[in-house]
Amino acid sequence: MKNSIRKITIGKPIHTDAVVAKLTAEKGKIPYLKREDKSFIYKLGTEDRIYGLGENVRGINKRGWIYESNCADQPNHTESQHSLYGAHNFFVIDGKERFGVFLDYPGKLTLDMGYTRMDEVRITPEDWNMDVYIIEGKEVLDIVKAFRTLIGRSYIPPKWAFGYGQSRWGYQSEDDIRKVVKGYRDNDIPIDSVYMDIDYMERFKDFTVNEETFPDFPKFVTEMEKEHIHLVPIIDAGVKIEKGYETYEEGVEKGYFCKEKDGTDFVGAVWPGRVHFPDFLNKDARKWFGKQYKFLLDQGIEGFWNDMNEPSIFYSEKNLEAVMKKIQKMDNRDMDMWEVFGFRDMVNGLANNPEDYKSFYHDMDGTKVRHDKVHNLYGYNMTRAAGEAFEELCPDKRILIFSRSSYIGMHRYGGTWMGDNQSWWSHLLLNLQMLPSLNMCGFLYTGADLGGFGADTTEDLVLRWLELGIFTPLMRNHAALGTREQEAYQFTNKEAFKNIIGIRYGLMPYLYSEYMKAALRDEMLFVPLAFAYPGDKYAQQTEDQLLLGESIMIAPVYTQNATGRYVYLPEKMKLVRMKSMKDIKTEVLEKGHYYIDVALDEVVFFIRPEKIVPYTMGGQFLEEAEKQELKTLHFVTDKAEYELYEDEGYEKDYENPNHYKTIKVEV
Ligand code: MIG
Repeated sequence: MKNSIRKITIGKPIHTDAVVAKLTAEKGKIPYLKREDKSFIYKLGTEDRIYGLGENVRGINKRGWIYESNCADQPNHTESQHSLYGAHNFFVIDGKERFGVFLDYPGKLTLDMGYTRMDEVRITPEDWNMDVYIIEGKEVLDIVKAFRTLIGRSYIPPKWAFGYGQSRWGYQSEDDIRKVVKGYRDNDIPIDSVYMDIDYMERFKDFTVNEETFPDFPKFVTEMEKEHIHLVPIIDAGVKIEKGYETYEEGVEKGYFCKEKDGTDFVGAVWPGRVHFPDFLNKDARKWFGKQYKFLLDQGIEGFWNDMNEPSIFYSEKNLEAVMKKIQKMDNRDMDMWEVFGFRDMVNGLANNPEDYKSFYHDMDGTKVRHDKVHNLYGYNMTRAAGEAFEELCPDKRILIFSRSSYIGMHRYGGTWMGDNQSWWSHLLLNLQMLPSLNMCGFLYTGADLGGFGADTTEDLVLRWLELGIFTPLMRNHAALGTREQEAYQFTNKEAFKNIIGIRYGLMPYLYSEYMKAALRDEMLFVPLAFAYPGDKYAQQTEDQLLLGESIMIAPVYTQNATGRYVYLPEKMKLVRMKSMKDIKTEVLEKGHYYIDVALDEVVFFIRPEKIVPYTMGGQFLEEAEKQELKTLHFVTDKAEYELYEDEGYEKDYENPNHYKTIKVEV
């Protein structure tokens, strides 16, 4: 069966630039989906499975819950949520029929995946203007690949961004950062980057550096470079309103901020207090905002993370005023329960208020569009602003950029991290489950806050989480202000941290190679067993193991106090047990179900038949690891080949055939 992609246009869609392939739209009926009054309906068979939806709560199989595409600053990633920071409207149904659906629609979309009725998918937009893409293919992986080709090549970061990074909200000064670097280097725990959260700015103003805490920033960047550390500052969406602050003054003067209905600049508030929001949906504003990154690029910075770009709004000026008035009336009142609840809701409702999102406007290159209609494009276009600027400012160099909020299309400009998770064991599993769903939607450069962002972590949680994190492209330990310190050197068993992070560096030849091939071929990096072993009922139900690239399967431990876990082998595989790159044991296992012991200081993964994993002994930072001799782990019974992709990691000549080498193993 050949892949087929059909595009059906309904009404007058707002252009999102999610799709890059040129397709002629058809009119009329949409295959598979029945349009009723307010919704699209699809009748599910009992065995049908649903995959996709990118960054979201719940499992790999998305059936049985109601999701909402409505980018939100949602720090509670519990099962009860309906949306997180991204809006990724692509899914595949696999069962009695097999097809993919992409709803290119930038407003709020409800995706009832067998929630209201277990046997029904019900998709409800807020209006009927959208492009619908229906994709058919032989297997799920063919459908996903066809979709990925449609939306264009995934973002590729510089190679150093595959190194381990340490972050924490609360590193205040040069000295705080020096202490972190020293903690790692003194204990021989490998590291390549330290992230700079909002604390580095001057009163939370984008594109400023606090001169008291960072007195000579370019010099500090150079000092860190000598330590082989890349500094990665955060950029927030809101621009502080402050007389004399250049970004603010210029934005106002040129009219580059989002507007109220009456044409005045919309006022919201975030970290710096009152802010304006750049109109990233306007081409000129986007260009202008992108150029601001130059301030940091010029000082030696090569990577950024874009935050608060749903956009997150603590309160709007208007709404705060209204609420304050009501509160004044309540002064000295004897409030009963309902009044107290009402009071609470009113105050809590100040943040990310749907009414606020309906009250400001974008100038989409001449057309005035109300924000809620295009809400899900905001973070995407902030990151696009950066990506497009980097193309212009440093066309030959890869710059690291990832974003909290995203929409399909943004995957071409940057990566995304999974946002404010908690130091909970359940979020380790959620991290694993989100990986393939994000890959399906084009997001390959991704990862979660390792160790957990909110709440106090524990040493065993950080270790176990790192044992998954060594496999994720973005490998960053990040924690919230006020939580327990969780840098690897803070814990008792430093040797284990050193070895486990060291394994990441040892496996880099394989991990980088697989990332690059996945990006360049529009393929997934993390594949659910269900996709790779169609028809295998155990594979279909495996929610806690993944294939990573062509050679390996991962199955991390994600429960506290466990000394191992059950693993399903859909075929004969070779178990690899690593305590460090110097201590590797292997054992061949037949297809079947096993309980596998995995000590707290061990990494276990599995090699598929006739497959090869290139590795080195690693190093303290990527450049050092690169210099080591290449070796192979393999499960080869006769002879096999591995296609290694290797480049210097900073330039963009991806197509250069010299980047490919064939590794042959014969036994
Ligand atoms: O509202 O910059 O997701 O990674 O540390 C919190 C402070 C704002 C949210 C990000 C998180 C970051 C934090 N930010």
